[in-house]
Amino acid sequence: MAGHRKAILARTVVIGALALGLAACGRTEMSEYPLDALSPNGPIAEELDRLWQIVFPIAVGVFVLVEGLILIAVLKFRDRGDGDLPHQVEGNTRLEILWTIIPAVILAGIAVPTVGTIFELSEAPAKEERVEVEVVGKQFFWQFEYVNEGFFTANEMVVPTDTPVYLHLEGDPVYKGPDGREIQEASDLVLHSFWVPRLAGKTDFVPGADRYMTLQASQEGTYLGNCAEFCGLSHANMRIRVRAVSQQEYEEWVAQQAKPAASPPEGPAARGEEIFGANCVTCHAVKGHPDNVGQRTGPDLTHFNSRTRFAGAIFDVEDTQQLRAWIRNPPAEKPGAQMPPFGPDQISQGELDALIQYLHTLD
Ligand code: HEC
Ligand SMILES: [Cu+2]
Repeated sequence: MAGHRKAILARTVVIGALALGLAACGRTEMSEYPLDALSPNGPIAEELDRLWQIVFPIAVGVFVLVEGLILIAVLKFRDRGDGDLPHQVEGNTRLEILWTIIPAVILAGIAVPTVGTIFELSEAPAKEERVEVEVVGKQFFWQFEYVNEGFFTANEMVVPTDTPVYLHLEGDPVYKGPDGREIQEASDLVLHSFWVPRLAGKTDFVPGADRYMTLQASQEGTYLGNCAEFCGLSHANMRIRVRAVSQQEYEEWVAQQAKPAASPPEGPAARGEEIFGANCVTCHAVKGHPDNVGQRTGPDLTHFNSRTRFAGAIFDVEDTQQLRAWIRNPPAEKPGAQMPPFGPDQISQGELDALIQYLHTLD
């Protein structure tokens, strides 16, 4: 029986080690743009990395020492079956004082750079240097509002390189309804955590409390992130893409995002615009759409086609098949998605095609 158990244990250990080893070999998008706090790309993440480089070796030293002593004690003083009780020891003042003072000194030593870094990173960058983005963590996507530039986007944030981006993580997101009434979405009242590992640390969203954080990228490229606080069924499908571009490209992007969407000329896309007005504007803003009622529960779609991903940045915007499946039944594509299904009795196959053509004009 004991042998059997040992065999199971050994197999579990081997399979576990193999799984870990294989996971490290994966060449996915993540290895191209790693979700990896150990390859920082900007002053904020680099500052955190410096702190980690101090704390980690100390933690390793403590771990090796403590685990080593445990191993020695377990092996050296194990029961050898001779039935004798070991020599009983009670209290050792000198040892007890030592093992209280040493950890206290280590912790105090680690606290100095840690607290210093916390204060440094919580300082807001100068107003005239920073880009400001208001972030709302929704179930299950991110809403980004470029307050000073006057537009919304979702899941994908574009930022200029070498510029601090000051994020206001809103604790009380409210929207003005069409009648001027304020609307608060119950779905916003859960914890989320904003985390783009290569650009900054994590900051939690706390309902009712405003939180702030800064991120900054040194190099152009796409930086991935994810919600890092369990927030419900599609927590893992709540991804972030930060695209860092040159100052000039950023300005062009802002100019484009700030424009309203143009109505498409006669044809299926124009038919799609009407279908959108009849079914979708209650939850999705499209600035420039004749029936637009402004920012609501769902992502702003004014420049939907300028994004690369949708639905928490998990699906390709260009994937027409996926978009079709999404509109037909969002919760089947993304568990817990808070967009209702639109079956063939609400939107016919032809109407769905027109709708998708319209969405693809929203550059
Ligand atoms: C009751 C509100 C509601 C209605 C009505 C609605 N949606 Fe949505 N929609 C949402 C929500 C909420 C999301 C975000 C889901 C997520 O990512 O978890 C969403 C996401 C989307 C997205 C992905 C956007 C992005 O950038 O991630 C598209 C495209 C979309 N909806 C299209 C439509 C179309 C087309 C219609 C009309 C046929 C429609 N929606 C009707 C609530 C709604
Ligand atoms: Cu979340």
